[in-house]
Amino acid sequence: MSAHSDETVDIGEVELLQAPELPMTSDAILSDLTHYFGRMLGRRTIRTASPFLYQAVVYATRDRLMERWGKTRMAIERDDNRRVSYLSLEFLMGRLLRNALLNLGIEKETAEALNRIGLDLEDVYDREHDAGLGNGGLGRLAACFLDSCATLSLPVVGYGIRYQYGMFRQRLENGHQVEEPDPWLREGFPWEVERFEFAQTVKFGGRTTSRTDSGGKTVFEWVDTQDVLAIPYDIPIPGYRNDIVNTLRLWSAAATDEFDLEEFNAGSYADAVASKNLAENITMVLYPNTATQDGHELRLRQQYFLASASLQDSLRFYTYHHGNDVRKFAEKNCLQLNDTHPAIAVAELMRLLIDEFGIDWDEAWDITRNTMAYTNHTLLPEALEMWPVSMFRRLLPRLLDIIYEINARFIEEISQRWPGDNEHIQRMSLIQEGSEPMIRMSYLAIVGSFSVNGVAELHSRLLTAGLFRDFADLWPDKFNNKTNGVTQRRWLAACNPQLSTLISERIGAEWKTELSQLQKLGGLAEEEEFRRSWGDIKLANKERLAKNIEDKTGLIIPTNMLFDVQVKRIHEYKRQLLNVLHAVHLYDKIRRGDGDDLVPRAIIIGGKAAPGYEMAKSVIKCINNVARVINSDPEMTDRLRLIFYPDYNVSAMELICPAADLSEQISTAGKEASGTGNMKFMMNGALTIGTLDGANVEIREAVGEENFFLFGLTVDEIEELRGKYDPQAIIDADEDFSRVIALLESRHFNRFEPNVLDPIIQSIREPADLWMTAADFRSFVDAQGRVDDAYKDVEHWTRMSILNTASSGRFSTDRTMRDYNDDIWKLDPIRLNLK
Ligand code: 26V
Repeated sequence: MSAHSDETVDIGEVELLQAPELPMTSDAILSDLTHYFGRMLGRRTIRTASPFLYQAVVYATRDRLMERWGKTRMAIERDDNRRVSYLSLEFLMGRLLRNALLNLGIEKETAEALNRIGLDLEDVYDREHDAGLGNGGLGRLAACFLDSCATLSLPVVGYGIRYQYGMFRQRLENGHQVEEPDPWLREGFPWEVERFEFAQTVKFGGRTTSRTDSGGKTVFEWVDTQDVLAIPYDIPIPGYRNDIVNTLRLWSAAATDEFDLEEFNAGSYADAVASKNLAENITMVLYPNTATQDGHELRLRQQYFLASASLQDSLRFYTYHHGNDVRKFAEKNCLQLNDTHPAIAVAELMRLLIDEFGIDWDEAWDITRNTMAYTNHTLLPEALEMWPVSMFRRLLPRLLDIIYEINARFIEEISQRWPGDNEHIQRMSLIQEGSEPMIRMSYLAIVGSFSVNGVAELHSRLLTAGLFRDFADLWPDKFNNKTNGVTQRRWLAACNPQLSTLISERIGAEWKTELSQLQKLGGLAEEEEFRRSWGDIKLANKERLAKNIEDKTGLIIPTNMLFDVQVKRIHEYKRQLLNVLHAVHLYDKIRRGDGDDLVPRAIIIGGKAAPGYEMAKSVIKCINNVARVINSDPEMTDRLRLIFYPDYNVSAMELICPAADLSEQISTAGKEASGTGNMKFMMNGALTIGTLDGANVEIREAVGEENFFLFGLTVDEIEELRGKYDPQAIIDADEDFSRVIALLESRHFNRFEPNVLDPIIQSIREPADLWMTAADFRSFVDAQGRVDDAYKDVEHWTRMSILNTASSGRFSTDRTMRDYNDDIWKLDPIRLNLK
């Protein structure tokens, strides 16, 4: 055999990683990171600020993950574990280094290694760019799920998209939001491993043909397609000190070689390049969520690209072990759909089973329905996804055929249940008729899944009573609740190290994997000494945040102020406006000399508005204008601050939530599906002021009503009021409210910018205001008064703060993932070592 032969020699399986595990000592870490810095990255002098040092530290860490990653994969294959594919268009991972070191248990050793060469691990952490591949709660939830699944040893793979540009960065110009691209991959992303050997081909366009095969069966073919390559990039997801490393697999689009060649041969170089761009555009940028679903074709391409590549990958994995008989696929696989975004997977699995594996419709449908599970994340009807049939026909003709067939058979089922009831059929059809017929993606997800869940008790109840009522009547057993959570490893242990240490000193460290242990803090709330330590740590965290805010905005916030925080996407239903109205009310009260009883407050608001969501952008402008007036009034200096925190993201929250005294969860009742920021604040000892909405209901139940500031109309009261709502009458009847509106109208906050606040003022006055901001003004202001009273009694406040942390045990994603696994997934944990 010549040395240049392409033939490979069968040498049997060679285990390349036979070496003993890498030592976890500071010596070994130091030697590895200097190796990477000098020999791999080719740098000589180390400066803390260098991105290369950060990269070298990641490589040293990744080596230690890599061997565990391989062993996890081998154990799953050996035991032929049933596995879950978590399909999500968003994974809002944030930074990975601190979390990886914490979970591996080598944070101390790594810090020591760096110390020895005069460097600080904290500075290295700061060099990492956030992986901002998500909009907000839904994407961050997916990231917390991955951490908990790895910690619980559950074989769950995250499938998502490797966007070249993540969530846009927010800059402020004269109080207006300006969006900038987020080139987060620019300096490299050292965590990922490209796995081109697992690339998949995804088809678009073309047309379908059918023919009868030799056995008389009709066979469908999808031909003349434009194919795009899906290249997977794997990111390791370490469990907490259990040697498990799971996988987040992100797909990147690339042009196929044939695609290029065809055009090139046809003589058009420019067209070839244009086609290549079209293919690669698919994974270029994350879509920001707008108020209403907008239906861009590229977004549908993204959804299908993710669904198809991930399903083909799961089938590849299955057939590798089980051969081409895929009839037992559902026994070994479950696909959890994160909202309707990947719902096209229902039709795509049908297509693959029928067209590629030759399975009959009925059997394919059984497999599909036993594989898919769907999670809904919104109650806003205007956010429910629909795609024009015409777009489907052009882009995914074979999938449209399949959706029509699913619908025809489904309508048959409805007709049997409700004979002759055309209204039911129209209401429940997967196709919404009209001049532009639309496909209702949530209905496709419900019909094609064996489980449909909401994300908080109230939300799940409202789904089955409202949006999905007909489906719940038809299949009551399909519907269930899975209350959200957050991972305490990131949202307490990593982001609040001092509090974490204090807690572990007193109740042990078991809470890091069993959050219900925090209950034990309840008793300590009565200890004066413990309360003092608790308060000192909150103060230190407030100082850290104040410094960060001063660096970013130049504003100085006295840390004796109550830190009153609302950070989340800017949306009308979340009612940042109500918060601003309260700020204006306090400002007005102080100016009138009626503010002596008020507790000094820093109101901190942060969040991004979708670029196309004008009203949300006006809210940002409004906050900033009011802030400028308040913050430049010397009378306010020690009494009131209003801060708009720029470019809010995951890393910002890690600084913010440990420093908050008060958590604002003030959505219009019935509109916030769950909320997860509320849980992060609670875990870090903030008290909540909130409506009876989403998970607030469960938070209040857990901590007790005496430790929660409740206000506002209930869901039923909101619905009852619709049609009769008269905001002007409410304003007129309330002196404080009238003064606030008068001040806004006097252009006090927009002296040289006539009309910029008009849409805001108008929305408050609008009888058709869906969010009924005015309806809750009085009750909100009164509740804030109770907050002030409580805050004045430091001992009492600290007791309540401790009780909030102590009662947050239910809101760990460890609990959420156990619930998913017990009721939906039914996975056996990965066993690394056979006993
Ligand atoms: C919608 C769209 C539509 C257009 C393109 C991009 C895009 C991206 C995301 C969305 C869905 C928004 C739904 C959502 O984020 N729901 C949130 O889910 C959280 C986790 O369950 C929950 O805590 C929040 O209450 C809920 O608003």
